[in-house]
Amino acid sequence: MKIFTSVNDVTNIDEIVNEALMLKKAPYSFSHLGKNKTLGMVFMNPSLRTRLSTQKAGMNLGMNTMVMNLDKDGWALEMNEGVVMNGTTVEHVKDVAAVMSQYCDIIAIRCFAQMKNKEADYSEMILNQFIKYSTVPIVSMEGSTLHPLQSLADVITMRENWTKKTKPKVVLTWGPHIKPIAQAVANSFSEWMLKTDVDFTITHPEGYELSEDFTKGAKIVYNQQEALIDADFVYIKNWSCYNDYAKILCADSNWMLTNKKLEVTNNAKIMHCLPVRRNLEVSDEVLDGANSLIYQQANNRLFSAQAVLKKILETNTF
Ligand code: AN0
Ligand code: CP
Repeated sequence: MKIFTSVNDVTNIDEIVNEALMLKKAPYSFSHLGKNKTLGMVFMNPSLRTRLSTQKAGMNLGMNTMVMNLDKDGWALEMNEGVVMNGTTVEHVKDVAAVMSQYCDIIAIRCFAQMKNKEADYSEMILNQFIKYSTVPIVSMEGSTLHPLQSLADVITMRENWTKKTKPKVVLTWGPHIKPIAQAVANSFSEWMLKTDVDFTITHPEGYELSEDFTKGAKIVYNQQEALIDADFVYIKNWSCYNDYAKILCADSNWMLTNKKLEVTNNAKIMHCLPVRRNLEVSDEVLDGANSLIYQQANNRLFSAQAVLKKILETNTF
């Protein structure tokens, strides 16, 4: 594995989930693997879980880790090729990627969508520039369009909570928010669900359709209550519009997930990637209830990252 930016970089989902569960049982059993190797973590945006879990994953594998908050502590970045840099940007991303490759054996990057221009965001410019100009493996810690380390943790969590032979019904439901939030978590969750043995439904208000590149094959239901019937897992997430890009078309608090709405489910387990706007996207009673998996998901971020880093360490020559 040379890059990890989407589900398509994983050859066998079951295998990597098993690997993560094995690491969860024995987190330090491969602490020799990363000895004298350095993980460089680049942040263009805030993070709690991704930063701490990925750093800890590297440390559990014996790696040294370095964190660069490039948005705050780096030089102003130029992204475009061939431009005369006589404006506000000071350093080209190609130089950053090439220079960091001198110090790091693996580079992980968080670079959110800017939520201004759909084409620009969906081109994954920063991630792709790093892939092009670095000489070391690249891991996405959430790009503009996908959040694969989160989705892998979600799949691990679902595996731990589903022992039946039958397919679980999984519902991804949109929840209200006051800011234009990226589609990355929803796109990514959808992409992973469609490659996993589940019955997958997405529910959202009309106008919030995600890109078909990530949802083709999912059942779309505009009535949330209908979508929730017999659900085994309910994943709540807000996203802003993809088609009418970054717009907020619905602020209807009736979309907030509550225990009352969940009565029609099959005693569904509740998931959210966090951070969550409590009592806006979903009520406290749901998040703090017995069926909530939110902290288990956060815990599994560690083993998701560790399984990915382990695979990269094992399959590349350094
Ligand atoms: C981010 C997002 O949805 O992309 C990060 C989630 C892991 N969330 C917010 O901006 C609230
Ligand atoms: N779920 C997640 O990625 O959280 P952070 O943004 O805090 O890293």
